[in-house]
Amino acid sequence: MKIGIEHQANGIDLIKIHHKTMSIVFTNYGARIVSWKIDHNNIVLGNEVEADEFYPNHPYYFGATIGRYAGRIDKGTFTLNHQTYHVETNAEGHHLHGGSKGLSSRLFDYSIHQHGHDVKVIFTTQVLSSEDNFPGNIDVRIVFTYDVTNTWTIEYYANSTEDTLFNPTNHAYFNLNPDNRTIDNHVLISDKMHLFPLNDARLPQNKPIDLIKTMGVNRIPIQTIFQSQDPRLHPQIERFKGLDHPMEVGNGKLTLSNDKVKLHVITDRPQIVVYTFNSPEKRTHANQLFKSHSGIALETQSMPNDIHMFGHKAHSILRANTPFYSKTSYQVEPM
Ligand code: G6D
Repeated sequence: MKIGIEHQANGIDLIKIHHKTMSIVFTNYGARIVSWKIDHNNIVLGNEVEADEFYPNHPYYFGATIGRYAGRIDKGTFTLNHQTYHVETNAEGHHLHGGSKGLSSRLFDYSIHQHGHDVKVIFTTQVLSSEDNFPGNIDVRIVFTYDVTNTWTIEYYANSTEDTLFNPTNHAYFNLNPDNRTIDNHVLISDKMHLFPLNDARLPQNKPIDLIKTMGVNRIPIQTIFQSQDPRLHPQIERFKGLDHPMEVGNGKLTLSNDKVKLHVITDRPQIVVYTFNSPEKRTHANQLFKSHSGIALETQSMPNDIHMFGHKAHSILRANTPFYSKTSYQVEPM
């Protein structure tokens, strides 16, 4: 494996890893993935050339680490240990993705470690309560590993000084097509696909739709979800112009596929938020990045708004001085 570092403006570095016909690029800005090429097919949306100008300037979290809380928190308010907290309401009156001081917009410290068959990039930062109004200061360490099996693994480590909420994810948008087609031709495969409908405020409701039962198959073309006339699914797709929904999958395994490549997602998180980049603004980009459905984010995490849904049983509660660990892998399998 070969490693190269490119310094761009404003402290933004690109960390470039090559192995045979694959290459993957990460950056310290938001501990994010910038590109992942199989031969010349880039399967994630991003911008390597002008990373320093591109990433700080748009609101779609391309490839970024998200935290301390991925997804929405109803009205940016929650109660933990009988105390009520008010955090930033940066999405139509609700909290989203850690707010403006979230992990996605930080310059992380990093170090690179090469072993026999893999390269690890260790990103570190500290999230202070005084910055985002959540309780507790958290030391965060995110380890990206790329190995010779073409697997990108993300490990999250954290430790908080007080009880808090911690629900990190990665917001890479994948598109396995070698051309500018949308992800509508991709297929989702898993033994279980339970999709949680959203209310008008895009907050999940606890009565999932069993997609495998609804569709009658466990290989579901995304187009058939978009075109479904099912009385529960159809209004969701109409309302949100695609998927923006938490899913529970079989044993934390979900495969995304087109006729050329498979991407296997394996996670220890209870849910995956599936977001099909539904309503991008009218921006222009040479590679048509901002077209509706030009990518699909598979955000492994616990349920958005879980503190309101499950109270003291919410998965995202991280107790003081208790180590947090979580792992998600994305593996490419060319067909
Ligand atoms: C997330 O679920 C959310 C979307 O609603 C949001 O618009 C996007 O990130 C930027 O996946």
